Amino acid sequence: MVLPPGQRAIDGFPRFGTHLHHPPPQVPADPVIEVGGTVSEPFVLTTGDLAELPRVELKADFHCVAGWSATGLRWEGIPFATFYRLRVEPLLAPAVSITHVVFEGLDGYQSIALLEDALGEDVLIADRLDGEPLTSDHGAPVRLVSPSQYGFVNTKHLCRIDFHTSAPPDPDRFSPLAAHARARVWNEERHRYLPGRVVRPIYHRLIGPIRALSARGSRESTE
Ligand SMILES: Nc1nc2c(c(=O)[nH]1)N[C@H]1C(S)=C(S)[C@@H](COP(=O)(O)O)O[C@H]1N2
Ligand SMILES: [Mo]
Repeated sequence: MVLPPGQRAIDGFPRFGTHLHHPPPQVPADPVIEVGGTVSEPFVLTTGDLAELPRVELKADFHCVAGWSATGLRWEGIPFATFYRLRVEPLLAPAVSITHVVFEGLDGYQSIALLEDALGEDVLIADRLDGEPLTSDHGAPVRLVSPSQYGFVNTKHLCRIDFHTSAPPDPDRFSPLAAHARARVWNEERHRYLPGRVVRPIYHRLIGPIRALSARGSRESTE
């Protein structure tokens, strides 16, 4: 099996992320995704709206920036590009040119992607994994899946999508571990300042402790 540079396959698919000190957020009874930014009028995307969009299945590996890869995952959902072309583009004024997308989760987590990357054909608004609805560990009720980019772009528990015409400020831009703007796994674009090879050994030491922390916060392992 060929993995992107600096990645190692692990067994299973751990709950992971930067918000692991909290249990996964509760899913509201009627979950919605608020859509805003530079669209003419902000709008709300309900589960029913999503159900009307064409669905696809996608088999892909998942690569965390810390260096682990979960292999052979089977996602189902709506291609992000389909949602954008059918529901967002028609609302844009002719002169508006979207460059960036901000994804937000119910736990307050945010990721930023270039529109160009978000429109990749393997990018989904996913609601199922391996034939089952997403569990709270993996992003219920819906999450972004962009397997060509590091895990940190793949915002779970999606509740907001904002479209921008220039780069929005990254709250972590002054951190040495600030995210790479493109985060493409095959180019090893892990971070904005530090080359991927430099952070590999540090991350490899952190994966074990973070997984242990994550197992404690997981609803699945505590219920
Ligand atoms: N809402 C939310 N989404 C998130 C995170 C998070 O902490 N909260 N962590 C990110 C990171 S760093 C990774 S590696 C993946 C982990 O996805 P998993 O928990 O399904 O393995 O989720 C990403 N999306
Ligand atoms: Mo990650």
